[in-house]
Amino acid sequence: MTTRPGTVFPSPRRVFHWRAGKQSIELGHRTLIMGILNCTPDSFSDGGRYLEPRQARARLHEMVAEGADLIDVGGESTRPGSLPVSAEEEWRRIEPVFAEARRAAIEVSLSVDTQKAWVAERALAMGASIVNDVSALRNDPGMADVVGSYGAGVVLMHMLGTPATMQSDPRYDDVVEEVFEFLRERAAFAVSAGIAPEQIVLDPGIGFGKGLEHNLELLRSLPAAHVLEYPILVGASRKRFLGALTGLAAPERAQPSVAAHVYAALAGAHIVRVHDVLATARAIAIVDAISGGRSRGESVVSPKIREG
Ligand code: HH2
Repeated sequence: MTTRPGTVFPSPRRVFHWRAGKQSIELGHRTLIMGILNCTPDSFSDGGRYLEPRQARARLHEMVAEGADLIDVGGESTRPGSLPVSAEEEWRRIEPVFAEARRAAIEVSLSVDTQKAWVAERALAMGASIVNDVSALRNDPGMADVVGSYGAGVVLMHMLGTPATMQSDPRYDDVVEEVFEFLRERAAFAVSAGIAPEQIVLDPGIGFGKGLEHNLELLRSLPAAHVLEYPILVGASRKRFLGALTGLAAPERAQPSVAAHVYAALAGAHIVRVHDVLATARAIAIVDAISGGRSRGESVVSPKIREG
């Protein structure tokens, strides 16, 4: 087990103002919960549950009521071994959610989980304010322009290989140093492509080309991620390493997921990306209260930032 010099636990969080379209989202005073809405037939833990628009719309409203701060809507699974779908099919799956969010004027900020500029642009035009790109702008050369032109928030995630190949014996000399170096390089690329630093959030990509020990070491080293000087998102929800530790199947991993996200919040994560919104919101409320953060009732979104 490696403990890095300079890691402090619980770790004080730096406060950021995340620019996400016309909103400015305060990060660091309390832990933000990003609820996952997968409109796919094949996601690893909830595939098929929200493919049907009626069910997807209902889950959207349910997650708002459960306390999600952000909702991440995806139409393509990135589970190990998954195969890409066309942009048209991806958009067809998620469009009803954005339409419903607009119709109901929901308060929660929406993120689109996509690697395709065409899909991201449609979602942003329909009111999404964040692009969650697990390829960190590597998949589609048009993505940086779309994020830049909408002033959208963007999550840049580390992945070794592609979803089709990433779990076949991933290897690192030093997983933490290599993941941090990758994230530094992708953030620098984004800025060079016209995206403002205030738009960027970084994510170590738990489970994306990582074995059990890699995931544990990355989580353990989160306090050191402050050196990256960007807000940090962690997504451990129901992932395979939790199954390896508990013997539970993916849909049964709510409690192990809550534990991982509580740890991540204490270790400095600004946002946690989760399936089990209600359980996580209840647990995180206590963590934030003990560590002196704001209560979950307080808004973190300023309605509009000044244009221009
Ligand atoms: N994990 C998944 C998908 N997108 N995005 C970020 N930023 N970080 C993550 O850890 C992350 C992500 C995989 O989880 P899920 O969406 O539940 O599964 P699937 O890809 O099978 O739809």
